[in-house]
Amino acid sequence: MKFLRKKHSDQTLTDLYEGILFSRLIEEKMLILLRQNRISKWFSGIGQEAISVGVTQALEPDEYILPMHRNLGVFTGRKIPFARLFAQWHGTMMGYTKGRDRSFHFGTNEHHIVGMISHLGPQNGVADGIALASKLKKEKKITVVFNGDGGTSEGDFHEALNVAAVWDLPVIFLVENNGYGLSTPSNEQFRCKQFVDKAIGYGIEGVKVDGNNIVEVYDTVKSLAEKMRKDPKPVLLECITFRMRGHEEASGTKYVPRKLLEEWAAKDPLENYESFLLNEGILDKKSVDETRKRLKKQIDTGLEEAFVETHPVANTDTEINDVYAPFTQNVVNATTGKVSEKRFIDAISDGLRQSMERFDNLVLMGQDIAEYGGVFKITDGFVSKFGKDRVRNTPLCESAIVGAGLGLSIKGMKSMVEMQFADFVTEGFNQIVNNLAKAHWRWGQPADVVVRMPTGAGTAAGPYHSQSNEAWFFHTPGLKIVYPSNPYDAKGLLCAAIEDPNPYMYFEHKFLYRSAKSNIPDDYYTVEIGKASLVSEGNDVTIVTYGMGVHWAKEIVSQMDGVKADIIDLRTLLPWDRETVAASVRKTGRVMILHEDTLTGGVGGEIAAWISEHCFRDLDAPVVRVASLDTPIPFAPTLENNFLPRIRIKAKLSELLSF
Ligand SMILES: Cc1ncc(C[n+]2csc(CCOP(=O)(O)OP(=O)(O)O)c2C)c(N)n1
Repeated sequence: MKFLRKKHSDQTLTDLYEGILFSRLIEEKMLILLRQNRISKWFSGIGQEAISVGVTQALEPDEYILPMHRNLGVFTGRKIPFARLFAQWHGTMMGYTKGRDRSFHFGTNEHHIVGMISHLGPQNGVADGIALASKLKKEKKITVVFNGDGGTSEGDFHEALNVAAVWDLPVIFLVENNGYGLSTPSNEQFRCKQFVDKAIGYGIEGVKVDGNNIVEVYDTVKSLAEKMRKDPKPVLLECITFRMRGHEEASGTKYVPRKLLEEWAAKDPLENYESFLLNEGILDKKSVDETRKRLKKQIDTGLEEAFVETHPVANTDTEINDVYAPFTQNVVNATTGKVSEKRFIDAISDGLRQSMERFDNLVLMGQDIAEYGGVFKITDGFVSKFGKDRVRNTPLCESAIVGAGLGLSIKGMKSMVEMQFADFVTEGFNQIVNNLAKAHWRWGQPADVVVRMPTGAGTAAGPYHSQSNEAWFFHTPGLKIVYPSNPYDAKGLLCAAIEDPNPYMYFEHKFLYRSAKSNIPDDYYTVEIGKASLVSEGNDVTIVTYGMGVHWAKEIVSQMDGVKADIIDLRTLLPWDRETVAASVRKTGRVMILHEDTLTGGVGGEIAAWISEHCFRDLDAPVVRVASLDTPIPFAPTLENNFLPRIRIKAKLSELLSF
């Protein structure tokens, strides 16, 4: 291994040495603690340390790094106190996740590090968002995101590289190519000879380095970063290296040929670098011993401090309160009294436009939303008013874009991500339920993202342009869900969702876009989150519903002579308004829950269970549910009509009333 000294000062070279040595000494200590059963798991990066350490020292301290589970050197390089780092691995309060997430799964804005979620690939989209924010703020900063060679097989890797290429984002997509993904060798993982070849396909620069040579890593990243700060563009950086231990300690290395291990042992990044420094006279035996002693002492002191703490005492209130970022809504009322007739779709557009005026840190992202104005024309004219930086056409890649939304939040920005149809959210599902929803609870990072979901059937659009999928998200702690049924709420709830720093799923029914219209305020205003509205009053029965259900309920009740119903429009599904529902049940004693989504596992199941548990004594009849058939949504109008609940409401209501 050849180290090129170039013009580096002794200080730079010894800083790199201390960085890699510290990382190795911690690794060795962890292996001992693991054998002593004093820690539960360890993902070793022995053999790969030059990359983490070299990269971290090459960057400015406030440039974000998104490391993987093997990149200890990033964390130590950013001077995270060792006691806190160990407390994090140990699951105690001094760590970064209050004992809620393990190992390197945490972020810290103080140190400009965003740790991974276990799914590996999603990191890349988040890196795009951070880089986008830096670029929009003209900070001239770059972002580095780590990948293992195995992780590059995930769609997230592809999506994020493509977005960064199209948007000219200053991101180094770093691949630690160590020849194996867990136990799977490269030839069973991908066919390319080298990752730099993939860069050609994305139209970006690809650079390959010896990842075991810390000076080469450092020099390469430093010069790439200098160039990218001036001329923002992504780079794919392949670092050839080897993992000397198993994926994690329990998995071992039996699958690795001995000869290969021996070859790579000879290329050890620490030993080779140390020899170079000794030969150059930059270090001598005495200084090496002293440095080792000093760093070991630092580790021992940190451990002593960290081991004093035991696992947190569980407090249910704290656990629940931390799911959402603290936010108290101040409902904004319209002041001028001016109103105009607006269709549902215009109300959404109005709310979005006024939110863009109110929050200059709000960015809109979605397919065809810029000059084209979106497939439903909600953002028509936005580009000329707000510019292409803030109204962004995206490539066809929901996952990277939702991830980018989290990245923008990390940099203090807000975003709205438009799904072209709610059905396509499946492509961004992981980012929503595992990244946006959990970020605050895991490490205190709000995900200030609103995902707009053009939803619902009634337009004969078939199984992939008509689904109701709110129940998928209803089950996910950390998300909030709103679902307006009229133009007034559509605007007010959208504005409220954008104000709140928590992640929102905003469902907008396509059938209502042009069929529902009313006079609504011209001013900016918000609607209270978590508050249902009683759209009609009656003593006979309570109908709990939302979206299209509100319209169906009104229509059917009006056709039933003498029937007077409380029709409750939930408006917010998460959190839903239990008080309004309970008050109505006390009055009527009979409840129907109506939704367009399919029956089994739908939102209605949860509401029915809650009413049975909490309002049992007020009920005169079993709680009934009316919903769509438990089938996919058919295309032909006759079949779709049969699928939807509307045709079954009257009979079910009569049954309930005569129970
Ligand atoms: C989406 C997903 N699938 C599977 C896993 C389980 N898993 C964890 S690490 C890993 C291999 C990763 O390989 P690579 O990215 O090459 O990292 P290396 O093991 O080489 O450090 C697998 C399959 C996971 N974490 N996430």
